[in-house]
Amino acid sequence: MLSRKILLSAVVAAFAMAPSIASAATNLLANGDFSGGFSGFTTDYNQVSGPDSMVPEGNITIATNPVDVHHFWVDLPSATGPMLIANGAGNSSLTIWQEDAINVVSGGSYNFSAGVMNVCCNLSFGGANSPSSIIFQISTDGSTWTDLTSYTTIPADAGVMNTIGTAYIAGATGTVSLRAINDIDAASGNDFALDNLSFASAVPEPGTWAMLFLGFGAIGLMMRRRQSRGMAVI
Ligand SMILES: [Ca+2]
Ligand SMILES: [Ca+2]
Repeated sequence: MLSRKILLSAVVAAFAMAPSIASAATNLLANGDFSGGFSGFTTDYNQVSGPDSMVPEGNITIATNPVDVHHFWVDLPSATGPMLIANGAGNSSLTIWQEDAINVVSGGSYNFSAGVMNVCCNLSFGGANSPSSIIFQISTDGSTWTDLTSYTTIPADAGVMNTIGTAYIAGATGTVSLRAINDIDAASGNDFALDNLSFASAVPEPGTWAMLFLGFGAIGLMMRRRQSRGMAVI
């Protein structure tokens, strides 16, 4: 029957859409793309701004093009938005970025993802170029931290944003903290940017499911109307 085929097609289409709906889930981080400047997170680094502001090690800024804040760093003229950019600190225990009070529910599945870029250096730099080892961690109590995912930058890959990610299942309802640290304390090189940090539910939110079921309801109503008009082809 054609009407059943239509319904089946609608169901298949709806479930095919589900992954894209899930990936569009709301980012639970307040300022993961850094469009809000120095807001929504804390840092142990020194917050600075302006041309050549990134010396010494341990300075951090929010800028769109790395060369604008350090003359040796990569020039990305087509970069489109602000990133968190840092000169890796000499003390690797310092937190680069941290956000607290992120609400999770027991058993909930979440996806974490982040972009990490080596920003050292442009061709005018002739010094040693250490990579950075960026580790993202999660904590349920703010004192004990568990590694989520990590990335060691590649000096030859300067200027390329690498996206890393992992899944997380919450053990209990409450809040978690996320942070990034750098396991390398070298001074020369060891310069990096973070952007597009995201921590989001891996399943569609209740509102999304409601929209989906409203859609099914509308399809059902259309079919009933067609049948009542004798238009259904059986
Ligand atoms: Ca950004
Ligand atoms: Ca450095």
